Amino acid sequence: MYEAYFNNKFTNLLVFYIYLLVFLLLSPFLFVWELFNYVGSCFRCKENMSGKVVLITGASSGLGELMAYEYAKHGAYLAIISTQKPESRLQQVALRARELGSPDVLFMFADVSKVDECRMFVDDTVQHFGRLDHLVCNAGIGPLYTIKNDVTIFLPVIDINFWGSVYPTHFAIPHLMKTNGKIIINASAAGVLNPPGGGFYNASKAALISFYESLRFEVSPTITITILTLGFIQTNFITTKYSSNGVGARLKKDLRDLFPTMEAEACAKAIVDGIRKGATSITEPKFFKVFVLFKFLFPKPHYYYSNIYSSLVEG
Ligand SMILES: CC(=O)N[C@@H]1[C@@H](O)[C@H](O)[C@@H](CO)O[C@@H]1[C@]1(COP(=O)([O-])OP(=O)(O)OC[C@H]2O[C@@H](n3cnc4c(N)ncnc43)[C@H](OP(=O)(O)O)[C@@H]2O)O[C@@H]([n+]2cccc(C(N)=O)c2)[C@H](O)[C@@H]1O
Ligand SMILES: *[C@@H]1O[C@H](CO)[C@@H](O)[C@H](O)[C@H]1NC(C)=O
Ligand SMILES: CC(=O)N[C@H]1CO[C@H](CO)[C@@H](O)[C@@H]1O
Repeated sequence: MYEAYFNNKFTNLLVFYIYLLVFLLLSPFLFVWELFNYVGSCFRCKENMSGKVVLITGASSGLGELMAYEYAKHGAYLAIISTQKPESRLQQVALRARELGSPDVLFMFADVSKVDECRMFVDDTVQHFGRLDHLVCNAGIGPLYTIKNDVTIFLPVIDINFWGSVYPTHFAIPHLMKTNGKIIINASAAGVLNPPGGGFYNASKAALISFYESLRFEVSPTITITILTLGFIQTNFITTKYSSNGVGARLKKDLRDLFPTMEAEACAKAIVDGIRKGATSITEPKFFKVFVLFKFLFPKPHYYYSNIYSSLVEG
C-alpha cells in the first residue's frame, strides 16, 4: 500500500532528508543519552570471576595472552588455545596465569579453523572443569590484500577469523546456556571502517559482526554477547614485521609510528572490565567510536582520509 511513495523519486528521497533533520534535532538528546549511559556503566557491578571457567582462543601472544592474565588476576579457571608451533609460548602463558592467581589452567594446542579440533577443545574444557562461563573467540590473522596477490592465499583469513569463532561458539552454546555465560568476539574497527588493504581481514571481521549481532536474538538474555571493535593496539599485529611474516602485501611502516595507538595491557584490562559489566559492545581506544559515527554520517570525507592509509601498503 506504500509503493506509491517508494516508487516516487521525490517522496523516496524526502524520507531520507527528513530523517537527517530528525537526527539533527535529536542529537542533543543523543548526547545526553550517551553521557548518561557512560556514567551508569561506571556504577554497574562487575561479575565475580572467582571459580568461573574462561576459554580463550589465540592466547599465546598479544591481547589473548593479556586477557588470560587479566582473568587470572580475578581468580578465574582458564583454558587457553593456540596452534601447535615449536616456539609456542602457550605453556609459559599458562604458568604465568597460575602465578597471577588462576587456580587451574588447561592449555591445549588446536587450530580454530578445524571444526573437529574446536569440538574437542570445548568438550575437553567442560570435562576438565565441569562448566564453561566465558568463551573468548580471540584468535585471528590479518594479512593485507592487494589485487596483485593470488586470491586463494587469503582463504585462511576467513577460515580462522570467521569460522574459527563460529565453530567454538556452536559447541559452547549448550554449556553457556547452563551458566548464563558470555561470548566475546574479537572483531575490529576494521569490520566497520573498511580501510584500504584490509580486504579479507576487514571482511572477515564484518562477517563476525553480522553473524553475532543476529545470534544475539537467539541466545539473549541467557547468554550475553560482547563484540569487540578495537582500533590500533600495540601488539606485534600492527608492525611491518608481522605483515612480512605471512602472505599478502607488506606494511611500509609500523602503524604505531603513524597513528595514536593504545597500550595492549590497558586495553586488555578495559576489555575484561567491560565484559564483567555485561557490555554488549566494546570499542578501545574509545575515540575510535568517532570514526565509526563519522563514516556513517559522512562516507565521502571518510573515504578521502582513509585513502592516506593506502600509501602505507606495498603492492
Ligand atoms: C582482544 C583482541 O582483540 N584480541 C585479538 C588481537 O590481539 C589480535 O591482534 C587480532 C588479530 O586479528 O585478533 C583479536 C585479535 C588478536 O590480535 P593480537 O594483536 O593479539 O595478534 P597476535 O598475532 O599477537 O595474536 C593472535 C593469536 O591468535 C592465535 N592464532 C592464530 N591462528 C590460529 C589458529 N588457526 N588457531 C588457533 N589460534 C590461532 C595466535 O597463536 P599461534 O601460536 O600463532 O597459533 C595468537 O595467540 O585482535 C584483533 N584486533 C583487532 C583490531 C586491532 C588489533 C590490533 N592489534 O591493532 C587487533 C585481531 O583481529 C585478532 O582477532
Ligand atoms: C566472589 O565469590 C567467592 C566465592 O565464589 C567469594 O568467596 C568472594 O568473596 C567473592 N568476591 C567478591 C568480591 O564478592
Ligand atoms: C581500522 C582497522 O583496524 N583496519 C584494519 C583493516 O585490515 C588491515 C589489514 O589486515 C589492518 O591492518 C587494519 O588494522
